[in-house]
This record gives sequence, C-alpha cells and structure tokens, in this order.
Amino acid sequence: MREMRNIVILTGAGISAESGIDTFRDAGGLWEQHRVEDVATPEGFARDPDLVLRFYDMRREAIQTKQPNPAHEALARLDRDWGGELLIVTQNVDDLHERAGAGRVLHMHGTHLNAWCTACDARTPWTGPMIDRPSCPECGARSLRPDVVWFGEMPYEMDRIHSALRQADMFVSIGTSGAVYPAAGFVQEARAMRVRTLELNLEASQGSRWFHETRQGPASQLVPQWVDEVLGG
Ligand code: BJW
Repeated sequence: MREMRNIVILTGAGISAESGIDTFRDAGGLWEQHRVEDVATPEGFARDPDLVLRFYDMRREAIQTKQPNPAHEALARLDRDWGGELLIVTQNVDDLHERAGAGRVLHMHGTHLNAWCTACDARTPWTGPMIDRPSCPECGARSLRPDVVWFGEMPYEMDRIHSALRQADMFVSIGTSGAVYPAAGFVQEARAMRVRTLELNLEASQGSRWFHETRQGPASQLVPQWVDEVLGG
C-alpha cells in the first residue's frame, strides 16, 4: 500500500443526521415528504417558485438551530492536525463542517446560507427567508434563489474535485447513499487511479461494492474512530 499523504473525503446527509437534519432517501427523509421534481429542479422552481422558496426557507431556518456532532468534530480535528493534503467535499448544504472548525471544505451542491441572484450572478451570504422576494444587495433585482445545485445543474468546482481525486492516496465516503451523480462516481474514479477507498455509512449503500473496505454504523462513532486511526499513524 502506498504512503498516505493526500486524503479526499466525500460527505453526505448521513453525517448530519445525528445533528437532527433530515436525510433525503432514508425512511421519513425529505423525498418522502416532497416530490424531487417539484422542489429540486430548475423546472420545478419555474413552475411554482413559492413552493420551492418555502421549502428552502424552512430548511435554512432549521439548520441554523442545529449543532455539529462528533463526526463533524472529528473531521475538523483531522483538518487541523493532518500534515498532508486534505479536501472535504461535501454534498451537504448545511454549514456544520465549518461550524465544527474545518477549513478545507468544498460545497459541491452549494449552501443554504447563500443567495444567488440570477440577474447579476452575485452570491450573498443569506440567513433569512426569500419567500417575500427580497432585493439582491448587489443589483437590487428581485431575482434571488437558494444557491444550491438542483438536478440537471452542474455541481460546483468539479475541476478542483477531479484534480484532488487524481492526487489522492485515500478516498473516504461518509454518510451518502451513492444515488446521485457525479458524487456517486467518485469511488470508481478513485479506484481507476489505484487510490485506496473506504466507506463509512449506517448501512450498505448503492455504491458499497466499489469500495476496498466498508464499515457500517453511525457516523458519530465510525468517523472519530477512523480519525484516531489516521492521526495515530
Ligand atoms: C447515515 C446516518 C448516520 C443515515 N451515520 N450514515 C442517470 C444515470 C446517472 C446520472 C443521472 C441519470 N439521470 C440523471 C442523472 C444525473 C443526476 C443524478 O444523479 N440523478 C440520479 C437520481 C440518477 N445528477 C445531476 O443532475 C447532478 N448534476 C449533473 O449531473 O450535472 C451534469 C450535467 C448537467 C447538465 C446537463 C448534463 C450533465 C446534480 C445533482 C444535484 C443534487 N441535488 C440535491 C439537492 C441539493 C439541494 C438541497 O439540499 O435541497 O443534493 S439532491 C440530494 O441528493 C442532495 C444531496 O446532496 C444528494 C445526495 O444525497 P445523500 O447525501 O447521499 O443523502 P441520502 O439521503 O441519499 O443518503 C443518506 C445516507 O446516509 C444513507 O445511505 C444512510 O444510510 C446514511 N445515514 N444516518 C452514517 N447516523
């Protein structure tokens, strides 16, 4: 096995589940309560913007009441203490990695806490509601939408992610179902470059068979254990 210097971590909704944030595809998850086509596509937004803005206003308000859990804290500790390269690629639109103290974080599906103006393309930090069509602080247009990536839209910073995967010695996937591309394909991309791969998830995911090693259990237990192993050498 090659020496481990560069680590790429992919996180999904499962890492925030124990902080009280709903996942998408688990029993009782967001997609049981809402139709994906209605709330997570540009077409749904064009059809019924009020429905979509209310859905995101509710979630934006909720995440601000949640706290990072031991899994976020362990990754923040890894970020602080790991001397090699590290990139935490999160599909999550919450800010719990950052609030736990992690700095090397990339939000490939955007963030709840930004507004994106479709008139002038500005991104502005945003914690309040959008349902009343507030003006863009940059250009004044009432054209704000949540700065999140919907189905059919291109995830953010894909070049940076591919480049990190090419240079990685280890790829670790935490709390994601492996149902959504391109993130679901990162493990195969890593395998093609002979990168060691590890999955930490509550249960078998759609992508489990691609990983060299899979461990099953809650992220709040598995992630601190794995970080201890890595930092302990
Ligand atoms: C725990 C736990 C605990 C629970 N501890 N674990 C056919 C084939 C291949 C691809 C496609 C296709 N048709 C269409 C596509 C592309 C499409 C896609 O993948 N569709 C699939 C449904 C098949 N992808 C896209 O459109 C993407 N863009 C794209 O491909 O661009 C290229 C392109 C563009 C234009 C033209 C041509 C090409 C964009 C995807 C955007 C996804 N957006 C969302 C919403 C973001 C905003 C929001 O939050 O509302 O992102 S959907 C939703 O799913 C969200 C998540 O980030 C994403 C992934 O979900 P995640 O994180 O995996 O959550 P869950 O709930 O699925 O899983 C949770 C897991 O945690 C479970 O496994 C649990 O067991 C586990 N767990 N508790 C540890 N305590």
